Amino acid sequence: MPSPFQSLPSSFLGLVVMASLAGFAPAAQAEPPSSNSPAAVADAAIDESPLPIEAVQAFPDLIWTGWTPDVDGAPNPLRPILLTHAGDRSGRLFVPQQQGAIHVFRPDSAATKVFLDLTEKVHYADRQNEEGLLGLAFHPRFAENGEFFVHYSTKTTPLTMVLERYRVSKDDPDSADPTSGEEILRVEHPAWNHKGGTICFGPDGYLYVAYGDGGKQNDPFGNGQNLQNLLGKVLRIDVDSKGDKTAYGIPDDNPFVAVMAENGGKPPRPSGVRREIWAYGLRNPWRMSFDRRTGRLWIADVGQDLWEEINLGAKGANYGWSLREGNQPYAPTNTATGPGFVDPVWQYAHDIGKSITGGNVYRGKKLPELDGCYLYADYVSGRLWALTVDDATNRATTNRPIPHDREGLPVLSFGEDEAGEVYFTILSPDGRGIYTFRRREGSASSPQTSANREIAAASSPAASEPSTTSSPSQPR
Ligand SMILES: [Ca+2]
Repeated sequence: MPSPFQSLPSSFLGLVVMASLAGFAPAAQAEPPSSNSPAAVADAAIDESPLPIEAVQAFPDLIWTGWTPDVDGAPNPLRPILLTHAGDRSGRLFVPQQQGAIHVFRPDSAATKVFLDLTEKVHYADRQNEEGLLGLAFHPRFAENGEFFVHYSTKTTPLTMVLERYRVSKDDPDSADPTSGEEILRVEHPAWNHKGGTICFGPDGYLYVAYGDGGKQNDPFGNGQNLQNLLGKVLRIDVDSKGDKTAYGIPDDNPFVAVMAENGGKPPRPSGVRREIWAYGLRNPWRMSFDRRTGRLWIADVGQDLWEEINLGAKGANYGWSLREGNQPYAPTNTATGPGFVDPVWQYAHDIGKSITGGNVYRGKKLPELDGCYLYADYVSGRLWALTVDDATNRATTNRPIPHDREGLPVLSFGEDEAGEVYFTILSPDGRGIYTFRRREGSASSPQTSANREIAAASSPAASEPSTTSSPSQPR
């Protein structure tokens, strides 16, 4: 495999500089998860027995208002790109279609209502299907202020993501005011893929925004480690205030704000470090979510050649891309080392799945046996798992598969309702695109502790290379 930096020697130097800066800058304030120690990995007994839980269709009879399974004779599968709730005790579910229509319904609704139709503003094309409406988040005080936020690829400028605030209609709680749109942030991307796009409010009331590295293979733009732009990052912004030149404020305790303060208010060299950045080194964070009980952020990062990752959020963390993929240096010529990197809490290889879809930590009531489990899937293999992590050590303790009858279909996304029940969504030709979980009938829970066999069996030449960092050489 060619070096990702072969054609970009000057960029590579820039990366090194930025990586050094990064290692220096936020480390003091960062509270990254404790690194996986080699001994712990080698000795770890991970329960990988199937859970006595299964995935089942939710709302199978729901009519998606305005949606048809074909348009002008061409298939038009439903693309429910996320599922969320308003936090207003209404029990309503909100499901945007990637093309731009946001549907709202109650669990007993016969048909959805279109809460807000952004189809005319959203750019989506099947051939470049990582664009579209990718983010929706309700303000933590939505019940009082009626505000919610959308994040999408705009039709006005190619390859550009726009974050907007909208407000609910004064007359109809199931309808947004389409004239209330107000632009908060606009970010150009160099390519159509690796958008990221998740937006979600943290327990601190700030909005977290995920961006991928800008697209293509090998992060050719060098964005993952470049603190001068917003790509390959998790941002943290204050939508309740404004800056001098921005429609949002930047919290004083963002990691690079303090770095600037130490430098007399100026950005550290090289100049132009973006204060919005909360964490970086991501390739394509396809879904991040907060655990509503612990407040911890979970970030799934889609891998390139070898590893799909699950990362625990940490202020100032450098998740490694494109100097590292999973817990390995990335590319044969890359010898990136140092304590500045935060390795994933879990990773899996490409014989198991090829594109992670991050989910939610289950905090519902129906299935107490799932409490604390991070539910996630693979878009390509369609497989589902429940991961648990020891809060004290940040080490994975179980990674148990969940069988389902639509295995092999692309799992687009996850979401939770107001009660904490978790759902996932699939690309659906017939409109039955939402699934949830139930206890498998007639099954007795019989956990078996096994070695971490899937990951171990998946070891690749790259995985067996000695690690040059403090992270484990044994993949996990
Ligand atoms: Ca990483």
